[in-house]
Amino acid sequence: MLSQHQQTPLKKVLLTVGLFLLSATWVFAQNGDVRTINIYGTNQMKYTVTQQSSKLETGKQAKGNMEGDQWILHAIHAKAGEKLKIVLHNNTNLPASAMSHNWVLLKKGTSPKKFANSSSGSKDNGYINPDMENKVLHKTDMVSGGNTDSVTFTVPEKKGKYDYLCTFPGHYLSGMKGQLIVE
Ligand SMILES: [Cu+2]
Repeated sequence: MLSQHQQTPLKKVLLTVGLFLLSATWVFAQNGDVRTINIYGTNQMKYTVTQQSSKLETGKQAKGNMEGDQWILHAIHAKAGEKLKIVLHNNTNLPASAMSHNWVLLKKGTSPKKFANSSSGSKDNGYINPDMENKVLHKTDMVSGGNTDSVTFTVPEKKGKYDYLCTFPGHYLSGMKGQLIVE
């Protein structure tokens, strides 16, 4: 058993450590509210990421238009009500008319193929069919080479799979698509 003069410093240390952890948790909660996911649109018309994570479903190592490792992104896992920030990058040297990308998250149950097909003629509306705009939950703007755009949103409360895609003509069919999986 500890004597009185040994207990006091131990208690102080524990209290100090406890307060530190409490404040660290608080700071994390304040700054860590929003999970940022950097996504790259490539000339091969794929969404890629430069970091792998248990919350991202990635596939093959991808060819990108930049240095370093990239993996094709297939799905993003998220918790209902979580805040996500999607940052879409386009590092292409090709002109905007040839290689732009967006990231469009659709309402649950919306066919991404139908959305892509019906949007290919809507250039003046960022390749979003105005008649189907009510099927969009969240989206970035169309991003040309050297630019980025981001969208921050709260993940839907309803669990399940939500499709996202790039609506630039031909990109969905080339595999520029994925799913937000809400758990
Ligand atoms: Cu694209």
